[in-house]
Amino acid sequence: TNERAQWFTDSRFGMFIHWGIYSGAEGFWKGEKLRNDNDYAEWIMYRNRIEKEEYLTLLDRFDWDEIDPEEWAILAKKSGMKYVTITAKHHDGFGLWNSQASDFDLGNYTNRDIIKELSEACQKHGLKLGLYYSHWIDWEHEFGWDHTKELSGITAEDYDQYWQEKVIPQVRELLTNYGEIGMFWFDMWINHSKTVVTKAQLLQLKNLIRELQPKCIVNSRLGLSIEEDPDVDFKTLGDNQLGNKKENFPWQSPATVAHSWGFHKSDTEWKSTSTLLKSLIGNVSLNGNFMLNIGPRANGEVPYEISQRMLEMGKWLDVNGES
Ligand code: FUL
Repeated sequence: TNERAQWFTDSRFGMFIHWGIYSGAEGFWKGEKLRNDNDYAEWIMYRNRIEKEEYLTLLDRFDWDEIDPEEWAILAKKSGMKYVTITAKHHDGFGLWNSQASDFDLGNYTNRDIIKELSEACQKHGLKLGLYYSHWIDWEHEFGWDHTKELSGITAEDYDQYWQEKVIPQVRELLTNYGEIGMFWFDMWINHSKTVVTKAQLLQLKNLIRELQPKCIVNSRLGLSIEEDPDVDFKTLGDNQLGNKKENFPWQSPATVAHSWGFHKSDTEWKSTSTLLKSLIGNVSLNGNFMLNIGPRANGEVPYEISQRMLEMGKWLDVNGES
């Protein structure tokens, strides 16, 4: 058994939060909705090839007086969730805190630090804080990776520049300035050997976390195979990887209430509360964890269709769950 991950296995249910500049676009760019490989709202910068300066204008749509991360924490608590994982930096490369390692962050455009606010709210409400950090993909940095680079190529040297001047210092900041971080949730779903990302870089990142916060757990989407890193804390399994037998390692599947992770105006095929409960129960019966996503709007509001279902799940857990 992995002692580091015991709290996580016991937690069963957590909240995922996808929120960033893309939340202001709501899935549309200049009134148009482009369809191709995916329709995730948080992929709009890439899908529509939006330039950095233009992308930043979406910040004008944010209503800072309304935005209060504590409301997300309270919703998690009332829904019976034990931890909250927020997109500190998604693929667009924009940090939700005040980073010294990049200008492409909230601290540079506002006086807010969402990671700080959420970490305080989590402490206040007895929730663990997890951070999603897109290490591999970064559409903002000149040498960050995006899918076109599979074709055009990027030199190992250039990529390492991105890694050493953005990824490493940012992860260091996140582990230094915000108290206890319960988990780091990385996001790489193809084998690193097929890309420019190296085993050495991924191990550097993992070791940094172990050094700064030895209790922090790290998911398998860091991108190393089990042979390369036997010390993996928990596995992230997609819907198509869910089996039907009990696993003897800690695992989790993330899910949305509709389809997109970031708020998307026309994404309205909501799963029912009983469907979501069945996913939770299914995972828990196989010793897993379920992390259900909210995509708040640019004013911080959680869509009613999501909050209502989560609260119903919380009521069910009050009656039928163990605490
Ligand atoms: C994927 C990402 O590409 C999506 O945007 C989302 O964050 C999901 C949880 O993971 O790999």
